[in-house]
Amino acid sequence: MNATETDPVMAMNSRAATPPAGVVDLRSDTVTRPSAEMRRAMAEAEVGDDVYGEDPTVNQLEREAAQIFGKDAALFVPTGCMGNLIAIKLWTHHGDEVICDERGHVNLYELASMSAIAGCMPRLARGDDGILSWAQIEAVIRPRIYYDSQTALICLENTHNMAGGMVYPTATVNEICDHAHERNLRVHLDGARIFNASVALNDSVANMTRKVDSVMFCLSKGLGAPVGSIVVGSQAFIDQARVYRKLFGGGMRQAGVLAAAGLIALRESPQRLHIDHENARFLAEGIAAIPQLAIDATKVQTNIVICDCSKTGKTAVEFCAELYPYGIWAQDTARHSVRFVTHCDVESSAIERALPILRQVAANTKKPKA
Ligand code: TLP
Repeated sequence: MNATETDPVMAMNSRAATPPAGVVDLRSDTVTRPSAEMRRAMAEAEVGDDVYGEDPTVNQLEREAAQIFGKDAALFVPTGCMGNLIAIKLWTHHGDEVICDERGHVNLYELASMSAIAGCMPRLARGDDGILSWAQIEAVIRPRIYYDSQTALICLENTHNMAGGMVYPTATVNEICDHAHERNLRVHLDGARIFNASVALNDSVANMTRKVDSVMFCLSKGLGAPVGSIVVGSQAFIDQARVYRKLFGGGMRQAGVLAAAGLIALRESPQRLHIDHENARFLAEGIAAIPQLAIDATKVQTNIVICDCSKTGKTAVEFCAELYPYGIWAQDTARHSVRFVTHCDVESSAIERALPILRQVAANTKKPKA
């Protein structure tokens, strides 16, 4: 492809460099911009070479993250995808299988890195609303036969993005871990939004992740930092994770400028996430009252709202494209699924503004061709 051609994949998500004033950007909680306090901290951050382990701000962030999760150690990584890949690579061998929900982020949105780089096959189970039970997992574990590929890892996702921010009951996570460990399997948690789950359950992330072998969580989603995720686990796990981070090109040098924002995100953002959840619920209830859109608003527990737009006669891509000129930005996540994610840059007044527009665009149904 030459530079003058438009690559549809690249064009898909990038619409405008900076959203114009008044835009309600609900495509994702990844779109948040660092607060003034974060920018100040970034400018003033003490830094060093983190590949030498000498960046004091990164070291502080990792210490605090490990402490909050009640685990030995933590590692700052550039992205959630890299954090998940590091864990998958570390807990498996080439040719192994990784059990995950079929709509899990590791299966759908990580460019098949578990296969392309870690050499594993995803072995899919279908959880109810994305939440896997031990019975559903057990049913797809491979027998220990030399001519079968072997199950090595179970990957859970809390909250579950594509199931609309669903939360794992901690008892379910614990039960899965107990059985998995009896079978000599590891459990990795994609906890990109674990702090949203923690608010929904009114429980600590330490208690919720007590039995899992590793956790990845994102600073750059609901917590509002501009860049970065963290993996946490045992000291041995993190020592090895540091090797894989470097191998995958994620050894950052004066990363303290990023960690400084991450520290603010980690210390201060969890206590405001309930606002995003209230806004999501408000949006979901508003959507439930629009005849052409379908959603069970009672299932919205965190900051993700996914509705079905089939009755409008439009695909989700068409529906989002029609919303766009009104300054209401949403994301198609399946042929007829439209996702809205609330975050710190969206106030309830913005949801109030969005709802009548959603109603209007939904009511303008597309007639089937004669
Ligand atoms: N999710 C993004 C998109 O990739 C879909 C979003 O807009 O929600 N785990 C989960 C559960 C995620 O939702 C994401 C990002 C990641 C991992 C990856 O994080 P990054 O984008 O930092 O690599």
